[in-house]
Amino acid sequence: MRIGITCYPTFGGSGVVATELGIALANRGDQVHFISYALPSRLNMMAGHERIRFHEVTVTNYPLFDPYPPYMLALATKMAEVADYEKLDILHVHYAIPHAVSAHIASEIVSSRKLKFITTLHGTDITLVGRDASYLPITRFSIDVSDGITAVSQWLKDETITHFGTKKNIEVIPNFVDPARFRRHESPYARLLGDTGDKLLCHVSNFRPVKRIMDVLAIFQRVARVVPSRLAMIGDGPDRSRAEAWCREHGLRDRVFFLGNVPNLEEILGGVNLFLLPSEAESFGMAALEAMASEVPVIGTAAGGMPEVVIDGETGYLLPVGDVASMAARAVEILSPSPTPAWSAAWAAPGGRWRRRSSTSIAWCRCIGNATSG
Ligand code: GMT
Repeated sequence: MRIGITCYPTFGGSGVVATELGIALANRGDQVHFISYALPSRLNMMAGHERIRFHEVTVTNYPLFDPYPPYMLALATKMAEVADYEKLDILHVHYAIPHAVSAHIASEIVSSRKLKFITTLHGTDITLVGRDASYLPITRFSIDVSDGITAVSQWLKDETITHFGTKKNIEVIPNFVDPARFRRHESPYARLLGDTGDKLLCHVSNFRPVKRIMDVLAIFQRVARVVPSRLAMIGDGPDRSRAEAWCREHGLRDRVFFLGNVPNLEEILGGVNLFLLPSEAESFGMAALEAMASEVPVIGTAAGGMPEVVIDGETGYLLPVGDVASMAARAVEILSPSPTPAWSAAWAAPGGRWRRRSSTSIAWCRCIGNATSG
């Protein structure tokens, strides 16, 4: 098949999943065309694949467009153009706004045949942005006009039905990671961040309020009092400055490393000892899945879709949002030289349960096939 994929090219989970899916589809023999304003962060064209192409969307400048250049329209135009000359069978857009609306317009432009499109809902397009009164009607519209809708967790599907009242069939297809890429290994990079004896904790996100990165620091502060440890803070975003200032004020500058965005995340993740994701709510928690694939236990929250990803008591622990004391206690338990029997049992099955959840892209291939033929 010939598939057009649109996503945000930044470091967020939706772009990561879209990229991994494109690579998996190309590996099975499909022609994949990424259409976005920049090369997706995880797509390395140099390590390229002969069946993957990238098409950049450029928004032509015009004084009247200031200060709001119409990206959505430029994207729709590029989608229609690529669909025509590459004879695309289908478009697959990740994140509803504005990608699904652009895909709808593109399918109207390509009038010679029916160009179908699938929309994958990732989370904040439904729980934050889409629910905002100024975007709700167009988000509902974009769901209703899609030829196929998928959600990354059952929780997100339920949220979508509750808040948008849509009658569309929403298929739940959990995210996946490439298990050849995310795996346990001796990471020389991880060693750079601390003494060999130190435990290395890690958090990865876009540092937005929903991620509660001040909780990450509060947990680490408690852990570091008991266990010699360091913390790698990976990513960037609005709460970073506040978090860095807090570390300076609390004497944690030489224990907490703010690394910014890291494209080759697997190189460090495979060598860390514990992953912290104390979010307000994740529709899924892609970074937690990447950690688990790397056999790293996760401390997260019993909120949103995270319980569908992290198995409480087995691949980590899920605790109430904001309960940093309990999260720290569980972290110390996991990192201690003699963990509790329950934890050791889970730990003793290397690879097994941890990696099963990182699963596969097969469900996707079926979904795209169904939408094309349906
Ligand atoms: O975490 C974010 O805010 C970024 C956002 C995105 O669009 O990349 O992440 C969402 O999609 C990811 C991939 O499906 C999920 O793993 C994240 O849980 C979800 N974020 C939220 O629900 C807050």
